[in-house]
Amino acid sequence: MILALAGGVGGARLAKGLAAVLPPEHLSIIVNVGDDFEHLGLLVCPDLDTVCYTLGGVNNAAQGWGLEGESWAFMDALSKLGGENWFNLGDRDLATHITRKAMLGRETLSAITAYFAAKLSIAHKIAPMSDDPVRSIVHTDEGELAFQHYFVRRRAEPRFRSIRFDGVEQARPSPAFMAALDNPELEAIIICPSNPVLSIAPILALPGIRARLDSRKVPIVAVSPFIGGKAIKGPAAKIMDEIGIATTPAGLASYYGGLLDGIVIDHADSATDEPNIALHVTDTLMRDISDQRRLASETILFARSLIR
Ligand code: FO1
Repeated sequence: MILALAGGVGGARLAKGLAAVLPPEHLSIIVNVGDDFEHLGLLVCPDLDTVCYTLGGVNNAAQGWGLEGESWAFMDALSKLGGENWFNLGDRDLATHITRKAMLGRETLSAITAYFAAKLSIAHKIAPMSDDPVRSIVHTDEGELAFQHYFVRRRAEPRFRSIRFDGVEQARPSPAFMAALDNPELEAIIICPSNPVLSIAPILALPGIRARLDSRKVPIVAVSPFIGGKAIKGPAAKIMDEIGIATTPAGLASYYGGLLDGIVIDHADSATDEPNIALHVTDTLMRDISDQRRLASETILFARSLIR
């Protein structure tokens, strides 16, 4: 059984590949909630929604987030009323947030996510890292910004200094996260090509998680989100530069602090520094479902090759 840790767009793409090559009982996808935010009286969970929409085949693949075939009548009307229009909520996406808000009073975020996945005919397990609130706060040279204010409103332009995860000390891993970590069939952990600082670090910051990952003694493999030292999409490379960590395999390994047994990298990065961990060099750009399946299969085989 494979445990995949994912954030937004890049993570969702590999998660879709993993779901295409593994049966439901052999995969658990645990998703970052640090980007979640209360907005217009709703709870928006961008990474959970991106993973669900992507595995459900209804995502706006070009945009990365949100639904395909979306309409924007709500945003148009909201703008005319002078509402907060810096964060775009499509009409169909809005139904997700309103439904989640209605369910939150009586259901956990895990249960709500499972409900949405079932509605999208997703057989695989998708769950939040925690059912407790965790909110990423980015410390920049303009002061502290709530995650979406940094990422969307300011387009990640302010200089990144550090990030903290409000509530993480009190947050418990979700039931599915703990079940995967305790599963005797667990054979490997795959860190998807998401932003290491914004999307994966919140998951690893949950109390006890690093120790639990280590104690399972199963291979932990990350798929690098960088190709030729650059991010496919988003500010991952900019942030690594701003915190002084190289976007090379060795830089990525050092960022994860000795957690990794192997890294999957693109050919474009094979000539850079030699991290003292196993490397699998391949084409890591996922253009379509066949790329997603291929990269997923290669990553699983690579992880299995590291089983001690
Ligand atoms: N990203 C943007 O750059 N602009 C947006 O207006 C925007 C709206 C949005 C709505 C729902 C959703 O699930 C995601 C949305 N995103 C938007 C992306 C989101 O900020 C990021 O996907 C994550 O927070 C980081 O991966």
